[in-house]
Amino acid sequence: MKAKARAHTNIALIKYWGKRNETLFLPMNSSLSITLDRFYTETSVSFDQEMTKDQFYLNGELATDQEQEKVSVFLSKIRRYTGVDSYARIESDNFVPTSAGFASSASGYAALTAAAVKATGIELSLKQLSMLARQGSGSATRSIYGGFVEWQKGQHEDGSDSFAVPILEQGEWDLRVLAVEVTTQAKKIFSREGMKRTVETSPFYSGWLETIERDLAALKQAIVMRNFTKLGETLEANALKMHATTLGATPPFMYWQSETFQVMEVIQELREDGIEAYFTIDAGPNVKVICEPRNESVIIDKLTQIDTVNHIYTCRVGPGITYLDR
Ligand code: 2P0
Repeated sequence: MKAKARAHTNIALIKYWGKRNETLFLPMNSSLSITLDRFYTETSVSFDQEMTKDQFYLNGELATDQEQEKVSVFLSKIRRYTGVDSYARIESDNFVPTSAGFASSASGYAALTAAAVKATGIELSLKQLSMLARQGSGSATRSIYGGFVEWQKGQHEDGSDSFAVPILEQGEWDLRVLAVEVTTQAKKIFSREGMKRTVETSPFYSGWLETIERDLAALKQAIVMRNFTKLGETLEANALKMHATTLGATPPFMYWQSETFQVMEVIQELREDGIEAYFTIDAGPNVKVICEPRNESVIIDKLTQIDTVNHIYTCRVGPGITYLDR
């Protein structure tokens, strides 16, 4: 009744932005991401008949009551699905620098799902794992797989067709993702709250939904053709559109800071000089730059010259979930 798993973070090229069902984590739109090799979470789960409640240790320490509660609620969904009724000890280690602006919830809930299900002894498909991970955190749906991954929003209101599908395996297209960490005093609006406010109040949200299928189709075609220019133009435009929806919300908010703009401008300058690089931004001020391997060092050199850039993490396309010895 014990198992350990590793799952990697991912970066969305077509963003998940908005839920149509908050309990089942059903998204308003489909999304598409690259799983990253560099950042991951390792989690072990051990079910124990003797325990009277779940115990969650994060990075070696007993987690806060709030974190315990969240994990326990999620584990109960897995208990219901698998029919296992005992509590568990959960030990999770994050190898994700939160300062780089990668949510550890994607790798965290994907690793927890894989470890917990394996510990029950029940065999589930990756598709089933993806649907379970979704109910911990939306972006975790995609982290079950490596490579390029689509999370199909599905049509059914029971969530039975909302899961991830692998588009390209790790190794089928060698791209780089540079996570550019900027100096910041961010006041954080968590993505969960930000997307909810946007869906409920932003008049621009309908525009987001209107164009998402077109963006997704263009991006998938770019992947099939290995057309980097088309991939880059599509992903950058999609990120800008997501952020535009926040400006129309009530009250309005934005994730960008002046440091964010500096990085965006440098990427545009690089393109004017014939160096292809494109950016995407999540629910925070840091920027992720997508490029081909041959341009990686010149782009890093240029970004390093910005004095508000703290650190640049270079990521490659990463693997899906793996199981580890205890
Ligand atoms: C994404 N984000 O596609 C989008 C783009 C942030 C911006 O998924 O509420 O932590 O747990 O489902 O997955 C971050 O949101 O939100 C996210 P929940 P999650 O990567």
